[in-house]
Amino acid sequence: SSEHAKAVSIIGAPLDLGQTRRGVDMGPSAIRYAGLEERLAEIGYAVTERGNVAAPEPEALTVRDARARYLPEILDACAALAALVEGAVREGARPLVLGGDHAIALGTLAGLAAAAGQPGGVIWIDAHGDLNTPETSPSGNVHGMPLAAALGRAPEWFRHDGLALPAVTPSRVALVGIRSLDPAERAYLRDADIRVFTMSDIDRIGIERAVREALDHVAGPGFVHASLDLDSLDPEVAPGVGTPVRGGLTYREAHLACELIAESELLGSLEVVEANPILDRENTTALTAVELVASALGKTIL
Ligand code: 5AB
Ligand code: MN
Ligand code: MN
Ligand code: MN
Repeated sequence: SSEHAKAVSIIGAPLDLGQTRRGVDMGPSAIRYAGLEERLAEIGYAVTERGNVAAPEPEALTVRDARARYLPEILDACAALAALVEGAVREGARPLVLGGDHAIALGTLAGLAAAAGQPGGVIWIDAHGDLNTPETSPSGNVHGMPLAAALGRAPEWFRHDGLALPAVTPSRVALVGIRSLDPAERAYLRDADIRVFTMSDIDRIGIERAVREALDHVAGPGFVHASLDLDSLDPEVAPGVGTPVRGGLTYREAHLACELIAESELLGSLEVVEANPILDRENTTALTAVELVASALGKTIL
């Protein structure tokens, strides 16, 4: 696009503290190993590798509050990630963040908001809403909370040096691929000005119309970000995720979503999360992640 540079900064966030299964910390390696840098170079990007932010091992930590396990350590890692994301934007590159579990999105979004000097919009492609707070979470897993945190909800829990909150404007959020919500998330969505495209909606109106309308809803000042949780895909296509839910996006639906994102030229940044190579089959989920990222950044068939 003319507005966004053909430069990408890859930033790894190998955090697995937001949920209880080991392996998602190897996501950045698996995605890199699947050929990310080469694929982006092929479509004309100047790629800079920023390496990984530091993320502690859960075995070395103690849980202080079961309502939000490892939250202090997660906030520290998110603040470090935010600084790298902000730096990449200031250098004129598009940040491409590799998770790690979805808790890292709080850091990505805070970094984007810091660079923009204001909150922005996000298209959140996920089986789940990630709109819990520590008070409503059924699990205490922080990877189910990052969108709530970025919206500035439950600020007493998420306040931390280096995290600019709110990072997202509530009227500029669209959820795509949704098929598993908790009661409190449903209640929140009833009153919020968030566009929700459930799998049932996508069955009815098609992925093209869903994504076009989602993009219209999130467009605006500051920044536009896409957060891609690989569990949005059907588990038969992306088995290597920690919280699979049947009935997800097909391989082609996910690609078309990414192609539409690229065509819109709205996107300044992207993240891909929840790839867990321990649960995967022959790195297929990471390979799919690479293909989706390439499509979202402008790879076309012809
Ligand atoms: B993911 C659940 N809503 O809060 C919770 O993978 C699942 O980042 C969260 O979308 C899934 O624990 C978080 C039941
Ligand atoms: Mn701290
Ligand atoms: Mn998620
Ligand atoms: Mn999810």
